[in-house]
Amino acid sequence: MNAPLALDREIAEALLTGQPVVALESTIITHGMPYPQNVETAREVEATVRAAGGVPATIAVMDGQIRVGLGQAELERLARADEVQKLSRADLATCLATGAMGSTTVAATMIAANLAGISVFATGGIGGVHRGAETSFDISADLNELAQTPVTVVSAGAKAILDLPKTFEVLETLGVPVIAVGQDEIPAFWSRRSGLKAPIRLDTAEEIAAAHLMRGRLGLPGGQLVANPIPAEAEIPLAEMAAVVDRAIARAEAQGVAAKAVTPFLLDLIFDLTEGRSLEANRALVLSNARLATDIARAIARG
Ligand code: PSU
Repeated sequence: MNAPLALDREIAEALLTGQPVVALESTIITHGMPYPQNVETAREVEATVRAAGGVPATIAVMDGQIRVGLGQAELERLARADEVQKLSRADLATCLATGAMGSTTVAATMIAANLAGISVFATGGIGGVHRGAETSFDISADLNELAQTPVTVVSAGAKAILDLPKTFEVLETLGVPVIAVGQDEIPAFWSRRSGLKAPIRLDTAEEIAAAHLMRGRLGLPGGQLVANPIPAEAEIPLAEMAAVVDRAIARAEAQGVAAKAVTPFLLDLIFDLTEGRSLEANRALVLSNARLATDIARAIARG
């Protein structure tokens, strides 16, 4: 394979010497948060990985290459840019071939991490089955990616704008392990509880790392979805969030928002409806996920 991968030197050395590396996505920067909180959060996430003993690898597409590890100036450029493509499996190659700038979703970041040899990836919330999918068929490519690319994705669950029961049904069908951390319920992104029983519960980074390594020994394709509850002090309780999400979805429907635009539209509107609290919660959960992902990467590196 001759993939157009450009690895930052520190990351390349860390991978060669078996140091823990954590992949980070960039759609959360370009489409998930407003400027300047997006770039501030991206920097904090990188600092969190370092403080926990790992090397951060933020991934994006620039100048015809998959960049694994971005410098400060590049992070800033990405965070400020208006015309950035939101890339998934379907459009990663065309973006690279045309030299456009693109940010990577969970699906595209998994592909890039796997090409680079990175096993663990931290994000906020994965995409999934949108409400009304029975008529719109809007299901994120993140789910299929989890079924085929062997990367452990540390999230706070699926974003609670989605149809969570259907999202986890699809993951079960696809054979993706959904692992709740430290509790019996799957968390719901901004909230610790979802009312949905977790298919698997594990309590430590070491156990999650051991499960990752065991999948490799079994030759199973696909990754693991780790669902790490948002820290209690940062959560917005489910009952409160449910009403906000319903209002936001009603407005998206009234305005005819569809396809890739849905998630960014809803996150932006929910930011307004919660007077910024949703963004604070999002930031807190991403940092917590980065910490756990680093602990898992360290345990995997120890073997
Ligand atoms: N986590 C966040 N905010 C985000 C995302 C994750 O806290 O915006 C991004 C991820 O890149 C994920 C994408 O892949 O949202 C899902 O978009 P969609 O629902 O259109 O598949």
